[in-house]
Amino acid sequence: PGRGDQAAPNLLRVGLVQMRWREDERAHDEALRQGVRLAAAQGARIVCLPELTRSRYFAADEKLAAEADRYLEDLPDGPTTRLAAELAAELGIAVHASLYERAADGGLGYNTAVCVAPDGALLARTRKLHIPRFPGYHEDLCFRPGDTGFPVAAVAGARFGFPTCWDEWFPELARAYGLQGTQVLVHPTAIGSEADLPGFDTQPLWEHTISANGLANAMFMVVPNRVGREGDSDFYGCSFVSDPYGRVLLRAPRDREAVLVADLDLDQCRDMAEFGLLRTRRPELYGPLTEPVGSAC
Ligand code: PUT
Repeated sequence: PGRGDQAAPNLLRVGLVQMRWREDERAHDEALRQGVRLAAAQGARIVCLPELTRSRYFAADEKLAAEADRYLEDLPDGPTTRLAAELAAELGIAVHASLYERAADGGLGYNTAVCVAPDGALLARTRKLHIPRFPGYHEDLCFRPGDTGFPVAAVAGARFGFPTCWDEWFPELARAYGLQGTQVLVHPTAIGSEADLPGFDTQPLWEHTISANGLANAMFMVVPNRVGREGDSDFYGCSFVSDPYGRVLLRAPRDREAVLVADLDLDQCRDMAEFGLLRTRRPELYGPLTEPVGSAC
């Protein structure tokens, strides 16, 4: 599929900031501000930030998880949303971030992504649906599974979804967004070393899976990851942007902070949709996908 040469491109410039965690909260916030400002100065109309944007990755072990409550935030008035709103107003862009959202009943909180408009409007509030429980990623000790489904938000003239990290591996989730005509999925991420599998590098698998989920659903994928060492965890950066053809447009380094800015040609979403995958589905055959446990699990 492809457009004729004469068609004017329908471009949306997006930015992402790949960051390491700083123990000094003020220094961390200042680095965040600088990254977002740099992307905005290059013309980004939305800037996207890594998972648990302002805190350390506190699900890495049982000891840290036991102290997770200190990171709980209210919505919409918590510090992460306030910082995103401050930057959005200052720069006249949308700002996306990720935080630990307090639950009304006071139990485990939610791992929630937000997107704030320049006028302070909360464009998205999307709770992480799939919760990993593995050595180095004890998220079940901190987060309850999200209940907000697959909401699509209009941001800077495009249709956006804001799932979080582990959600990015699930083709079912990408399809649920794809069926709603989503053009851009943003996945704030915290991924790196595997505590029980030293030497197992998931980075290429991660990138292939996410970019293929984008290809199969005619979507751009914007994936800001953490980078650097936090205790025994080593986050591998390599944040990226992929297009609806499954091509990686930009990839950040593995070993340092970075700001990426990419032009998304939104017409490519329509081109890939015309390839026909979504039109020739057989949903009446897909019952096994909704069985709680498959035979290989
Ligand atoms: N943020 C969770 C990543 C899990 C990788 N095994």
